[in-house]
Amino acid sequence: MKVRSAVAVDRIEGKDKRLGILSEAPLVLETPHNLLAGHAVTPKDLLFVRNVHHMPEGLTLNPLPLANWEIELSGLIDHSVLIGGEELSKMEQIEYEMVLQCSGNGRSKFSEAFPIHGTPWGQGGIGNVRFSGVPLSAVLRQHNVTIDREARFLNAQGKDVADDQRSPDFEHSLPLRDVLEKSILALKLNGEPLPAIHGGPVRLVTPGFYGTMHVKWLRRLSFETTESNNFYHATEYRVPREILKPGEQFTFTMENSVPTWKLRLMSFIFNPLPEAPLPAGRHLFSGVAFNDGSVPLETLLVSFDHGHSWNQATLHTSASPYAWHPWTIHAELKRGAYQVWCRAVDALGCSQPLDGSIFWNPNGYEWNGVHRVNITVE
Ligand SMILES: Nc1nc2c(c(=O)[nH]1)N[C@H]1C(S)=C(S)[C@@H](COP(=O)(O)O)O[C@H]1N2
Ligand SMILES: [Mo]
Repeated sequence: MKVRSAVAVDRIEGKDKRLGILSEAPLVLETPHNLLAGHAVTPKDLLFVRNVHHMPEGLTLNPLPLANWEIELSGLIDHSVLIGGEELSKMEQIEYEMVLQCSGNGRSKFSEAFPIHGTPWGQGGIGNVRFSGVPLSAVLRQHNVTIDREARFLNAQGKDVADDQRSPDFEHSLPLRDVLEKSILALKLNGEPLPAIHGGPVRLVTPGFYGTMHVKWLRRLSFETTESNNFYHATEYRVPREILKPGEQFTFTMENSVPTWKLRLMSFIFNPLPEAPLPAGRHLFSGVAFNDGSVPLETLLVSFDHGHSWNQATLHTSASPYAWHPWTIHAELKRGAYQVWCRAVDALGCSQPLDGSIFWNPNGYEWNGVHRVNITVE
């Protein structure tokens, strides 16, 4: 195996030095919850980073130039098209406020049930950001592209190539229906040109989907009848259709598993965090809740007694169905040690499992167990 020199992460100018370093090459940075708390929209210096390949020219918060950036449209369409970056910047832009979360976020929680290899994410592979860009459907209209009726998926490929030249390029398939409804070719993050480290100059973004599906450094889009057999789509980033026992062997096929597409219902406690003991009395607890945006969130419940009783928090409105929704609750606490739990419920009555390891899967994706924080009241 080729040994790579580590990137000096400290030199990634503009990223907060308090982010956790899970890997240097490829770069993986995680955001501690105390840094996420207090920001409705996660600033770029605090946003987590997940690269699967070492991508030296992408290790900066500066944008890459839009000029000369081309995206090829091919596959089951009546004529192939080259879209230029500058052309996109001149078209009408739309914006989504939305959760960006790695499908591996929370993996180490699964490992408590049975150890999982792979990046040992805590629960900080998440942020809430504003992406803006041009709807892909508008680009297709602009170029008079007709999609074959047989097409079911859009395969999106990034520019990044493994530096051992053997690992495959990064590619994912998305359901065409969602793509035509929601996907944008994103040029901006939080109102500024998309930083290279977050996939600039052009990234495919589909709100409601897991982070991995938002392909950075977008180079090629191909309309297909079947899902890509690319390693990152056909082998990685999938969950079994069936419930497994922690540690159970499973051989992935396209049929017995599904891609980590749509975000599972989830909520987090951001405040207070376990760091310091609280004085006895009335305290404000707060956090966020979100889902894939397909169904409204209805309730956020908080328990201070291991789920014996639940208190209804105030669930605040958010900028879009794909954004995280802040929640708050006041509680009067006497001296003692508490484990605070929070649990979101959507309008269909779907909720998060009390024990998230019920969805244990060999690669540790899509953890959405009830979030628990230990606090001490003195
Ligand atoms: N081209 C490309 N796109 C990519 C990746 C990558 O390595 N290459 N990583 C994916 C994964 S697994 C995640 S979680 C998100 C992370 O986005 P961020 O680095 O902007 O936070 O990008 C996704 N898009
Ligand atoms: Mo990810």
